[in-house]
Amino acid sequence: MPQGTYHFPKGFLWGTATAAHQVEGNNTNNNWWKWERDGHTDGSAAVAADWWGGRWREDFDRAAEAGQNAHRLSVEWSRIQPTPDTWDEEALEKYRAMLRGLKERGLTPMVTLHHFTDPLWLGNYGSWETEAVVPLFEKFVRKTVDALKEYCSLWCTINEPTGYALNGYVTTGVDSFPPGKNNMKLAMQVHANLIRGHAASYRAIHLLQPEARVGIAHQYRPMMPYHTWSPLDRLLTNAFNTTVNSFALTLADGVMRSPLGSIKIPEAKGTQDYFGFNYYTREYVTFDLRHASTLFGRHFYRKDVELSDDGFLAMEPDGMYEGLKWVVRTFPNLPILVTENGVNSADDSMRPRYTVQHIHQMWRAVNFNWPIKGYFHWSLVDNFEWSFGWKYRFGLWGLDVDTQKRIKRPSADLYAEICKENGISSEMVQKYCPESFEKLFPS
Ligand code: IFM
Repeated sequence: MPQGTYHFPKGFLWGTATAAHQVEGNNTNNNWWKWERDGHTDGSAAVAADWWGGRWREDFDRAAEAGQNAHRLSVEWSRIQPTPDTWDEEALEKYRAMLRGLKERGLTPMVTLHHFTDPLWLGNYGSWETEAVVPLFEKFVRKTVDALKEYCSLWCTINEPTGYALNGYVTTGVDSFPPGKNNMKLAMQVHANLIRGHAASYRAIHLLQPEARVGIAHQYRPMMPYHTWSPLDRLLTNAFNTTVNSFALTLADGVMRSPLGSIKIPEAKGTQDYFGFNYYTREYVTFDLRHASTLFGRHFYRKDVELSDDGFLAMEPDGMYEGLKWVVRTFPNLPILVTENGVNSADDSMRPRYTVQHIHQMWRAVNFNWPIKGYFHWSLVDNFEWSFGWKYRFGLWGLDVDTQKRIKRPSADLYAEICKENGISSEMVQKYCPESFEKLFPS
């Protein structure tokens, strides 16, 4: 049986990613809390993983003991700025303690400044629908970065702006986000304002902290033509890719492409010090007369592909490699961080092979000397999964929300071995997911 190890470069960051509303609990002053109370989600974040009550300590201990050397978390705007004219210094002090806690445990902190939630008061200013939000967000960013910069120099301004705009302003199904509107034109306006907010923050952060590294966590979900021979499938795939993936290009040339036309945002050009890459799955597109509302294009997971719980994600590890290739070609020489990758698998039956095969695809990319500097698994502990509530379990550690008990999944041990080895060995694959052995170590 072949033996070996796929090693990563020295200094590679191995961490997990979380977001404030998904783990802190009792974020009562934001639009998601209200959305949950209005009955749009499967349950509520409630006390979540109780990080605000202090349980971040035990979870950071777990991460450190498991060999992780980095952690990506987000701060909650509505806690730091409970009203437009007030700052909560105690909340900032709590975040300082968390970041200090990471450093004391040998974990490099990465802080996301906006991860889907908005303070309730932002609604009075039109949320992200008007440009008025840009200086408001920048003001929050300045205050927060100034308070936290002693402990952090790796910043993600906004998580998945495309997800925010499309889920909140186009999607009407079970996975919709607040405000639950269905207006493509408005979605594009919102997206443009998120990019403007990012660009303004990028500059503000660099003024406060010249050594900062600032970027966005882009959601990359490749769309492939189902029939490669079909011009219609290829055309529709291009349209879907424009809608889902091409926004990242705005940071290359200052032009935001959308299916409704382009919007110039020149101030966004060149405003990222790394490319934040969130990858989960890949979809296929085909022409289908029954789908008039999406230009007669239907998008779906391939037949026979392995699906995660409830069919939420399809296991498409080579999409990770293809996506990284796209990033390298589009942004040559820009460092890349895989800011999220993971799967919902409550009984952990799928997670070990999902993790190993995706990290292996990342290794293929690293092996070409593409500048990939780190990987953040989603997630450390089960999180409140937005519309799906607690139905989808992404944690290396499971969580009993009522008792707050953490339950270690086998994947936590697997990931610990990967972090400590700085690579994937044949022994690990044999131990945790022998069914993937032949894929990674063909005889
Ligand atoms: O939980 C989410 C996260 O908030 C954003 N990226 C995708 C994750 C899994 O769905």
